[in-house]
Amino acid sequence: MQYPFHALVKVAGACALALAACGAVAQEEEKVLNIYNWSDYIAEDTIKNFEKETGIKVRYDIFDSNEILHAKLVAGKSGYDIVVPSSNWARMQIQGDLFRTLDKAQLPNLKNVDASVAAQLAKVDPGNAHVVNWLWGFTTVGINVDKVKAALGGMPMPDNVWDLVFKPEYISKLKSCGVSFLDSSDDVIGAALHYNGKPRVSTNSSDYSQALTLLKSIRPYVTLFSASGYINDMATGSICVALGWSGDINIARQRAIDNKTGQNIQAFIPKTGGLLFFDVMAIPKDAPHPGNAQKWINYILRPEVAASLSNKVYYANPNKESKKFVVPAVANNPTVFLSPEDLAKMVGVADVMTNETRRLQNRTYTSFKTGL
Ligand code: N2P
Repeated sequence: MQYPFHALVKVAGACALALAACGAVAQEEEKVLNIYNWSDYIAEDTIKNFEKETGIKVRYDIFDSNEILHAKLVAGKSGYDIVVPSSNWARMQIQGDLFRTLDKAQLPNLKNVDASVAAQLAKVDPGNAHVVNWLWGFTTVGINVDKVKAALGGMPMPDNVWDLVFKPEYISKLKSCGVSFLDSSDDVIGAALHYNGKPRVSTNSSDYSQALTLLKSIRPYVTLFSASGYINDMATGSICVALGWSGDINIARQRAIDNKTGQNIQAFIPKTGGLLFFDVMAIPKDAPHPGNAQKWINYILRPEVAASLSNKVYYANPNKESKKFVVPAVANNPTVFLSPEDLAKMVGVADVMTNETRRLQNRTYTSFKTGL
């Protein structure tokens, strides 16, 4: 059928007015997607199934701290189409205009996102315009049950598990079996501030001096700084306590079981709470393949895909339709999907992170780590 002449003129006219938009529609995106995500944070078949279904080739790089990702984003031209910062960092990045606005018409699976997670993220991303939760968890303490018991001698476990890493009387005994702290300033400084009864991201510089005093008192007993390798060190028994991330500690637990290393690893929910985090997918402003990035986000939001992430890495996903696909060992692990009581204990995400608080964190952390 022939289009009436006036209709063709209209279309041509619209394109002449908005040449760029028409070009973008007409020109198909190269079938490539560059992803930058945390280490140990994806299932074996997540990428494979996406590639098979879409014909898009995924290049997947990993990092293990927000600091590293942030530096890349600020420098620009990272080449990445999808990045996964924690939400408190994403707030700064959104304000710095580093991310594209999501095209929600391309994301029908957003309907699967739990309303409470969306509401939590709306605090840092008004209208949920730029980011979608990947997985969430909390910063906490994990131990090798038998080794810690042996190292403590007759001393009973403390009522507040944060004491294990922040009280010299405990941690000095644990040095002999290996103590790892996250190589991440905002987690370690946040935990120290929280332990001192301060906000995890304080705006008061004297809180940081006080945190440093605490950290210096236990520095001689920290034997490792790690944000990824500590998983294996826990699984094999070369460290016995970690200030780490909930899912990572559970991965270590499962790895020890699978590899029959004989190590009994346990993640804790501190009675004063762990530090919650929500890691989010975002599309950098200068992403070369934003259309493919949208396809990826919508794919991850499928219930069975989200469930397979949690099944593999022991972090909660935000997908309210995914529960039936989560295996019982994960669904029933109280440190993955938190009960309402445990969730209420947690230290919420701070939405006050700024360049100034980041400088305070960095300075305090570097001074702790180097002992200077
Ligand atoms: C992945 C841990 C990511 C949690 N191993 C920290 N945001």
